[in-house]
Amino acid sequence: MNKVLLGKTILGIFALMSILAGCSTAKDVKPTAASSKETTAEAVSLKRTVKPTELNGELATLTAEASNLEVEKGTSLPVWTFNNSVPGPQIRIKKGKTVNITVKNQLTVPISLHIHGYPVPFKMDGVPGITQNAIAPGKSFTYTFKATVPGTYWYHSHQDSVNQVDKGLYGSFIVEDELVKADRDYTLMLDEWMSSSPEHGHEGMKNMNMDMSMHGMDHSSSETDANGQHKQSASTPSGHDMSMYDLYTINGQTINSSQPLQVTQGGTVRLRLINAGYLSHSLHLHGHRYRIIATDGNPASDPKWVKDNLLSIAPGERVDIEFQALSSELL
Ligand SMILES: [Cu+2]
Repeated sequence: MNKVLLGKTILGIFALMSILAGCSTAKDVKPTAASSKETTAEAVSLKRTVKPTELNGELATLTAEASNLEVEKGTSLPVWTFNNSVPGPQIRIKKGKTVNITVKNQLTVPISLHIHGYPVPFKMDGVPGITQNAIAPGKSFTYTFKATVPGTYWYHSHQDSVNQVDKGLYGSFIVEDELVKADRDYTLMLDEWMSSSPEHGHEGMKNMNMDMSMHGMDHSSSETDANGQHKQSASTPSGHDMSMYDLYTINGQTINSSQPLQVTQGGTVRLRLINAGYLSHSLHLHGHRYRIIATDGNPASDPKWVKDNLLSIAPGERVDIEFQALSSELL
C-alpha cells in the first residue's frame, strides 16, 4: 500500500492487511470451473452483502441467507451470510449476562450455530445429530446460555461446516473483559476464498493475480512461510482443495478494498485477530512493538513486548494483541 494518508493524530496499520495479499502472490492458481463457494441456482438473483454490524448478545437475531460478497471492486463471490454480511454481525455481551441468539434459517439447507471454544450447556452447543437437530430451512432456534467467560470467540455453523463456514456462515462473539484499557478495539476476521466461480471466469482471475502480485513487496519470508503451509494442507478429508484459494480477506475485504483502521496517536489499540479460514495466516505490524494479551480467549500471563515478529494464526485460532500507536511507519 503506498497511499499517503492520515493527519497528525491518526496512524494507519496497513501493514497487517498487506501480509494477506502478499501471501497470495506466490501461489500458482490454475483456472477452474468448479468452486466450493458456489451456491448453485441460488446465486442467480442474490443481493449484495452489507457491512458487518454489532449486536447486543442479550437479544440477537441472526438470519442465514444467501448473498453476494464484493471482496474488492469488480470481484463478487456467492456467499452464505448471517444478516447479509460476511463476517456476520459481531455479537458482544458483558460477562455474567445471558446470551440469547435466535438463528433463523432462510437458506435451502439445514444449518446450526456453534460458538467456537465457548463453554455452553450441552443442548446449546449447536452440533447437529449430537446436541440438537439441525435447523431446517424456514425454521429457527434460540441459543441461550450465560456468558461466564470473557474473551474473543467466534460463531459458525456446525452443519456441513467444511462448506458452510467456507461460504461465510461465521462471525465474532466477544464477551467483554478488562485485560487492557484500549482506546480502540478492532476485530479482524481472516479468511481465504477462491476467485474462480461462474461469475468471473479465467479473465477476471488473471487480472486478480496481477493486481495481487503488485502488492507482494517485501514479504518474501512470509510468502515462503505461508506457501509452505498451503502446500502441506492441499486438501481436507472432505476433498477440499486448499490450493485453489487465491483471495485473502480481512473482514470480507481484500487488500485492494480494505480501509485503514483509524487510531489516535499514542493511544492503546487492541486487535482481536480471528482466523475463520482453513489456512494459517501470518501477519506483522510495521514499526510498532506489540504484545499478545490473549490466545483462544485465554489471557496470556506476563505477555512480553515484541517487535518485527511474524504472528502466525492457525485456522480457528484467536490472538488478541495490544500495541501503542506511536510509529508513523507505513508500507
Ligand atoms: Cu469452531
